[in-house]
This record gives sequence, C-alpha cells and structure tokens, in this order.
Amino acid sequence: MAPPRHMTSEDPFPEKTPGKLRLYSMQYCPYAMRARLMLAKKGVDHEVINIHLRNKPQWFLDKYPIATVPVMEQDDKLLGGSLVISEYIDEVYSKNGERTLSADPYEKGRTNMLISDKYGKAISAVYKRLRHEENWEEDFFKHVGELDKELGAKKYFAGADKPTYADYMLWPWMRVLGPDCEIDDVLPTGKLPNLVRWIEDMKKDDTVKACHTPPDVLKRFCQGYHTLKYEYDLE
Ligand SMILES: N[C@@H](CCC(=O)N[C@@H](CS)C(=O)NCC(=O)O)C(=O)O
Repeated sequence: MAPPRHMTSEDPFPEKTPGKLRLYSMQYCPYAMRARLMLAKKGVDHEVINIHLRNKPQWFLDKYPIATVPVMEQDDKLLGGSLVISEYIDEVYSKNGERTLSADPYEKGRTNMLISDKYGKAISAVYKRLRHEENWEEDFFKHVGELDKELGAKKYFAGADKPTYADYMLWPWMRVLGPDCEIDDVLPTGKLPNLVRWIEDMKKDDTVKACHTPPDVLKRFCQGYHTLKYEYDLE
C-alpha cells in the first residue's frame, strides 16, 4: 500500500480520532522511522500523517514550533523527538518483560549513552557520505568502524539474541549501506565485518520488514541529499 501523501500548507488539518495515536512523519525520515519501528514492534493501532518538509502546513508549525518530525499526538498528549517517542511507546505499550529498552537504570543508561555518543557520530558520518562530502571516508570508517567494534561478536547491540531498542534506533541509517541501496561501496571493503552480519540479520526481522522501503525508492530519496532536491511522494 502506498504511504499517505505528504501534506502541505494547502491541506486543512486532518481531524483526529479520539484515543487514536497519530504520528506526524515523513516517509523517508530516519528519525521518524525509529518511531515507526517501535509502533510496528508493539502492534500499536495508529495513523500516520506525512508532512511535506519543504512546505509545512501552518497547523503543524503551530502544534510543534521546533518543526521537525517525528511528532506523536494522542488526544491532548503531544511528544516530539524520535528517542522521546520511541521510549514512550516502548514503555506504554509493553507488558512486563517485553520492553525493548531495559528498565534497569544502569542498562538503560548504557544504551542511551551508546545512542547519544557512538550512534550520533556514526549518523553524522553517514550523512557526510550521502552528501558526497570531501574526505567522508576518514570519518566514516572511524565512526561506523567504532560501531563495528562495539558490536564485536555480539549478535545484536545490547547483547540480546533478538533486536532490541539499541538496534532499532540505529537501523534507519544502516539500511542505506549495501548493494541494494545508496551507499554501496563501504560494505565490500571488509572493514565492517560485524555490521555486515548484523545488517543481514536485521533484514530478516519482522518489525524491520514491516517498515521496509523498496531499495529503488530509498535510493531516489537518498540522492536528494546529494542534489538538494528532496522529493517526498515517491511511491
Ligand atoms: N532530533 C530530532 C531530529 C529530527 C529531524 O531532524 N527530522 C528531520 C527529517 S529527517 C526534519 O524534520 N527536518 C525538518 C526540516 O527538514 O525542515 C529527532 O530525533 O526526532
């Protein structure tokens, strides 16, 4: 099914359904994908309102002046920011023992430290590569290489035998690496052996499959980073 069209300043505010969780998103935004992965993982009944980021509706700007996606709304509750939303969904929609982010304060702190430090640097390096910036390689193999080291012999990032919060919060940027996608020149170098294995395992995960974007579409969107021509309704 094609994703919902991206709403512009021409579109009236879509009325909300009481009780229903709404995600303001952009179909190819990796931050919004974090929230979409968590919603899929937890099987949360929700609706997606896609926002055209180059021509945002005024009602979106009024609601969330920071003006980024994702934003989550449910009745009078509103949360913005991919990690805030993902953690909220994980906490609210999990029964005991089902959380993907550990409830143990130390474990949770370790995961959040990994996300803000090593993921942050690796994500910046991925954008550098997508933008074909000069000298992208040094940063890329340094910071994405750190992730490879962090993963080591573990199957998944937080040491579990199935993907958890730590894996889902990274996946939206790693899915663009590889032969099906935009960045096809880094995996065959042999410098990221653990990540290569992890990427293959992640592709088999049901939640990842539920949020899949066809590689040709993702590739077209990613090319926008290079050409600065972003297209949103590609499917
Ligand atoms: N820190 C934010 C960053 C979100 C973000 O930068 N989203 C991008 C789209 S991928 C955005 O909304 N950009 C606003 C714009 O392009 O005007 C989060 O984690 O949610």
